[in-house]
Amino acid sequence: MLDKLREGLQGAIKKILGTATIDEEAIKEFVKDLQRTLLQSDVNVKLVIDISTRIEKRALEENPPAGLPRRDHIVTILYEELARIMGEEQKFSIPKGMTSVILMMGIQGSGKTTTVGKLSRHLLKRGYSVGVVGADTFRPGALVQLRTLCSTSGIEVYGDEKEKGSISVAARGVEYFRGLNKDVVIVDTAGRHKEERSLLDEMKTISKKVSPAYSLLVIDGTMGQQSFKQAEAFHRANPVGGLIITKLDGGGKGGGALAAAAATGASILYIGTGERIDDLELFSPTRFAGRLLGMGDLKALLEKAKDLETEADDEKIKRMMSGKMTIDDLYYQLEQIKKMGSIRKILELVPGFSTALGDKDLKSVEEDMDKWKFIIQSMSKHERQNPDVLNSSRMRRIARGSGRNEREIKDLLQRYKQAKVVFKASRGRGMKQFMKKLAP
Ligand SMILES: Nc1nc2c(ncn2[C@@H]2O[C@H](COP(=O)(O)OP(=O)(O)OP(=O)(O)O)[C@@H](O)[C@H]2O)c(=O)[nH]1
Ligand SMILES: [Mg+2]
Repeated sequence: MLDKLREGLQGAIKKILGTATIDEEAIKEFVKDLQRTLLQSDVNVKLVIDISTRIEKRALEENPPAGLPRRDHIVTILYEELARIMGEEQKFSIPKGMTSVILMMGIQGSGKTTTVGKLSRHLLKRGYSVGVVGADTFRPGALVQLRTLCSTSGIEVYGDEKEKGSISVAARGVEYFRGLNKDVVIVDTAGRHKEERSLLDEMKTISKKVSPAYSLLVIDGTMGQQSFKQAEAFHRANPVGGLIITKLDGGGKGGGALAAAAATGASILYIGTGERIDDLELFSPTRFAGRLLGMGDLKALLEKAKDLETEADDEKIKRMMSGKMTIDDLYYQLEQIKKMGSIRKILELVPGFSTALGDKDLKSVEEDMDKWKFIIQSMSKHERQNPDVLNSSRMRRIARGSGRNEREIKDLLQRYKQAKVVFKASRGRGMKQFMKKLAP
């Protein structure tokens, strides 16, 4: 997905991570690399200037939190700014028990009808009762296509082959499903029209008629610069409440579509990743930015961590954030990482690691973790709570007990101290930062 953009961004990151001194010159070069990549991916020029100016300013002016290398901090800035242009974390929530109308808009071939099929099924699976209205009276065959798509999920489609007035079909269809107390009614509309103006007018009128809770704009992800203008035009005719970007499975550049979010100020809610009915993914800007940057799927990691439902988590986190992390807490973190599955997978999920580690032997990382565990297990409870008491005679004893040498124990204590500083510094910066520092 968006291979070009991803390669370019990751190349720029690799370069800055490998730069010896991060000075003004290095930052400027990094920003130039970014600009080149974004422009090549069809991102709107104004947007490229906007994002690169912000990144440069922040990279030059901000001080990284204690313990975080400047180069890592710059990557974090890039990540945040990329996520920012893709809009807010989505707020797409539909209540049950009352009828909410979703109006689909988009130019011809953008993927509206396919997306109606996907979205209705997606919502049905989440326990909503769903009705679909076929208000594309312009294109012959539109209704048949819609019925075919929805029949696989057993979703009822309201349509009228003989009716030529899209507004009237839309209104009657919505009324019909209101009568059936559906939670959601999705209205598919035409994309093909005599001219753009009449299409936009039609959207405006249908919208007035059916009062949608959401007017969603469907954008073809393989389209370039036009997406920005298109999104603006639709947004003026009928304010866009959310975006769905389709065809992100192809090798398309995608940058234009991402810019549509900036043009409307609306969030991307879903992305289409294939022609099949289940090829619809919930979109999260932070997760997507993470993917683009090769930072892996942060959100997935966080969700996984949450799923583990470990005891007294809050207490531990509070302690770590206040700089009072004990070695017991560190041990607990190591255990959590282990529990979450294969280290390789986890490392891919942790920002910084997927690129910073490169090809480093992951097996040796795993061995390191075991080693640390043995050392910690050989400490007394008092020592784990108060590591400052660890003088050289205590370390010798621990070395004997764990079968490791003193240098390794010192090394672990050093890492522990670093982690402690970083955890403290990250206080209030949210889980994203927290997870970043979790990596030893
Ligand atoms: N690869 C891929 N193809 C898609 C995706 N979404 C839609 N398509 C394809 O794009 C083409 C157009 O899709 P439609 O859903 O008919 O588009 P539309 O916006 O309803 O088009 P009109 O009704 O003519 O305005 C179809 O061949 C779909 O299979 C996607 O996410 N990935
Ligand atoms: Mg259609």
